[in-house]
Amino acid sequence: MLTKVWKALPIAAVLLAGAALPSYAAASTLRDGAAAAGRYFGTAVAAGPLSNESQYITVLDREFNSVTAENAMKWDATEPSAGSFSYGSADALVTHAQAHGQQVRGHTLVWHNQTPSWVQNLAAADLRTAMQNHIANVVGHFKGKIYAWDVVNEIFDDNGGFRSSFWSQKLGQTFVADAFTAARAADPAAKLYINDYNVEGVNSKSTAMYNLVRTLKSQGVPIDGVGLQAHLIVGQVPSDLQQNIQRFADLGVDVALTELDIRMQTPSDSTKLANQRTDYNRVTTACLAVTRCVGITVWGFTDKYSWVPDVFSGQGAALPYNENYQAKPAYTGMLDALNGGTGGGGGDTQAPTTPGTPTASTVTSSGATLTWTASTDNTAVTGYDIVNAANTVLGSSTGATTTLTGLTPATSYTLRVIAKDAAGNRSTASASVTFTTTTGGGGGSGACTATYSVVNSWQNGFQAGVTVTNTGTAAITGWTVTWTFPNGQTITQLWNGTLTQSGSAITVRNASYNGALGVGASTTFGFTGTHTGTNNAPSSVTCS
Ligand code: 9MR
Repeated sequence: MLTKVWKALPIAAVLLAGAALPSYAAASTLRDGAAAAGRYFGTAVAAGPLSNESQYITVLDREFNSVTAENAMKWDATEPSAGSFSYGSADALVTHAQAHGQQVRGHTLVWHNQTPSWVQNLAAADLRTAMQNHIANVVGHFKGKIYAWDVVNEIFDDNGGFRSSFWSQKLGQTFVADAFTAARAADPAAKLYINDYNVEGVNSKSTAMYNLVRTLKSQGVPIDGVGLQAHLIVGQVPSDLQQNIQRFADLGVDVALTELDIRMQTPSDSTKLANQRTDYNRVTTACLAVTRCVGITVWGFTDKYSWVPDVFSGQGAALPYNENYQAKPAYTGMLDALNGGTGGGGGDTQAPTTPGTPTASTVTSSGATLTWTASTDNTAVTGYDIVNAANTVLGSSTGATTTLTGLTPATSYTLRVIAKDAAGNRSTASASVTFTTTTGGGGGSGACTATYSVVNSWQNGFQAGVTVTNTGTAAITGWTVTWTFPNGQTITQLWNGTLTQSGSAITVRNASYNGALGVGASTTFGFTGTHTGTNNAPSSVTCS
């Protein structure tokens, strides 16, 4: 059937042929959608459920045409003691893959983790020999059955330095070229990859990787591909992901997203899941936009089996299926991208620019005002979310400022701002601002607010009042109100409080008789003052 023929052709080939894009039914699985675009869609596979869980196997075989052993091909599994090789789980996966039209990514040959202590304890010369022997045996065992090997894994630190590990400490950086050379010799048909995390955007770590790949290629080291693991956080997909993929591709190597997951603080809710859908859509779209981005592998597909909650406390829900094997919005986001769109996004896939770094003002025991430089967008910025490190939304606004409420007293907050547009595109998060809420009045644990109002104003003089309200959940025993006069006003007399005045900076503490405020209770102090013609109220009045 004609549509089948079209589906087998990479989009790029169709475009090169100058033909109009054919219309055919949208793919209904990730593997079909990827194949129609000349890519693969893969998943990491855990040995346990592969051996005995029918729901797991059903989704695996329906949705994916590439698999990676989550653990079964690592050194501790394949050569637990010197020269003694075991391939039970790995062979089971390869056999399964071959029976279900799935190619296999081999993961991984040389890594600092999951490598037995007998290896780590070897002296330099023996270590190099053991590495070459391991590669010859493992790659040789699977020769002809592996599409690509992650030859070296995670050899950089996050600052862009070479990772200090038993490999580098004993062998310097030379083990990298030696590993690729040994892998090529053992299976000339397998694509050979370098693989790492936190290299998805353009940053010092990805630039170090870029420079090494360029050097290795110039030295004739047999390297074919770069794996960007892509362990990401909802709301924090790098805006330059596509640009970064492209620069690696421009070195003349394939690029793959090898371990994609996008985590959130649990429990999930509909907003987080919608944002996760947008993020999965964007990642998929970025790969499809670069011809040499050959495929995407998710690091597991069901939240039932994910490394994330074990490593990041309180986080999870990172994968496209939930624990009950129901597809999440994230799944739809990827399928929509493979089918050429954002799925309800109205065709707009461009995210707003990153907001400016927020500044915090008017920090109280329960709130703070954040202000930042606005983002721009090809359509329009419709709002902003204020998120913490776990990506929980603490507040939202339509403009470039917002006052957060409901914060916890005496607590440090590190917050970022994300801009949104009508299509659901989200910017990358701004740089962060950190502030600490005050402890609450008079050493109490409550929160309070202060409202300033001018009662009367005349030539060069005025009277004003400030109402202090306990907005916390506990009684307070004292309060302190501060502000800065904007027009050089001076207080001449104050009642129902104790005044400290330093230039335009005003501090008023409670009098002996009005410091105690029950929950929701208020008190007022007043004062008269002078001004020189302008008498604006202070822009922020804080209470603590
Ligand atoms: O998902 C893997 C988990 O089951 C293992 O316990 C863990 C041990 O190191 O490795 C996990 O997979 C990692 C992968 O091999 C390399 N990149 C990071 C992955 C998540 O930690």
